[in-house]
Amino acid sequence: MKPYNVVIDFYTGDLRPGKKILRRVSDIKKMCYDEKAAEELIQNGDPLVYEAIYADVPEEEGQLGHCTTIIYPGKVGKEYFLTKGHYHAKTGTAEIYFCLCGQGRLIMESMDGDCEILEMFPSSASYIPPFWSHRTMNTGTEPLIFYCIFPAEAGHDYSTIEEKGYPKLIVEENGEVTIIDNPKRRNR
Ligand code: M6P
Ligand code: ZN
Repeated sequence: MKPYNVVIDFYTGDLRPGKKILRRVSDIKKMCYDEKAAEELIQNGDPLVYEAIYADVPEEEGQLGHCTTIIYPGKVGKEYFLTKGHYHAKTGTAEIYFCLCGQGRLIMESMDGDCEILEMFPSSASYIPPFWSHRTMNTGTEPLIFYCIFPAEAGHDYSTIEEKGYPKLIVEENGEVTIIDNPKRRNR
């Protein structure tokens, strides 16, 4: 392949040329703390939660994958709109999230069960080390837009997070971003 540019719009997250995937509430229902609230939203039009737009890069060792993600503002019950969350299928691979717009949180968990939460804000560059799962939430009122770079062969393992969830939830309580224990957390 030859070197090439993509063009990223910092204010909309559009990346061109790119391949877009859309995730609605129905796609994240299983990850939501309040599945009943999720079901109600699905019945009422199944709103768009986030989009990711991937640059076309071969998924092979030595290459760097990159994409933008746009998480819309919203909540399922009191839990902020979130991504599915994943480990990398090739677990020893890191990732960087560079925030362009909006406000959010990045929750990560190591394979030993350490949990860390970082704030995402314009110009924050969050480093996700190898072997840490990651999920993002939009805690603001504008779209949360960030640019991601990762080894192209990393892949996604969604099943662990789908089954276990994270130790903590990021919710709105009394109008404030609040971190609470996840009562549905499962230890495998
Ligand atoms: C970031 C990257 C992507 C990921 C996307 C959505 O852009 O980590 O690899 O696909 O977020 O997250 P998820 O795949 O967990 O839904
Ligand atoms: Zn990742």
